[in-house]
Amino acid sequence: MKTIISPINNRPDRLPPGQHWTNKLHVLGIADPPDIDLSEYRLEIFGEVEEPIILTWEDILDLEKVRLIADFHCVTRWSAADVEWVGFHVEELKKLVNIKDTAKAVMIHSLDGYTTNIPLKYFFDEDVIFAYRLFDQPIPEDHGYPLRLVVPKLYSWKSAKHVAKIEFMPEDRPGFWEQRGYHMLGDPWKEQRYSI
Ligand SMILES: Nc1nc2c(c(=O)[nH]1)N[C@H]1C(S)=C(S)[C@@H](COP(=O)(O)O)O[C@H]1N2
Ligand SMILES: [Mo]
Repeated sequence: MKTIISPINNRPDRLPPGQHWTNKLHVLGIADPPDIDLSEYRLEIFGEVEEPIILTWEDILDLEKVRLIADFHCVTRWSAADVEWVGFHVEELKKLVNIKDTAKAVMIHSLDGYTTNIPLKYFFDEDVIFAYRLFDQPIPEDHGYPLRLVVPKLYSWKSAKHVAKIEFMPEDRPGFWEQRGYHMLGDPWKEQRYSI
């Protein structure tokens, strides 16, 4: 299995401004983790694509596996170093759907009702994966079981847990926290915490 080390781990300014290191991932979520039966789990890909598709859990496990090692920066100012995930790289999606030229951003829809938006330039990046394992275990319920997005270069509210749908959008539009004042992009090194 290929291992990707996020380039953020090798930055000279590895710890973004206003953050401090902590030794674990703290659980943050808008609701209790949803109950999930993997035999009924589906991942939907729709929006600005030629043919929308729906993947089963088996389809997801068939995608090429990749390991990612990346720091995790929460907007509430804690950062966890060298978090280790396994899953599939976002580029795998391009083998499954033809994304239209009109697509500009994605909205990730989660099973707990959470949503978050990411511009395509940050979504299709070298270190962005959909993960189903965390530190060599299936992702624990409260850390995003069964599948979560990991976007190391942005604050971790963009790393949606319990992913159910990937929507390709013609224009960027705010997700759950972005509608409530969080920044539309969320670059930790620019301290893009809030939009006001
Ligand atoms: N589905 C879902 N994903 C989510 C959230 C959420 O409430 N629901 N919270 C976000 C926020 S604000 C943070 S900081 C991280 C926390 O991830 P963790 O609980 O694994 O540490 O998940 C993000 N992804
Ligand atoms: Mo957060």
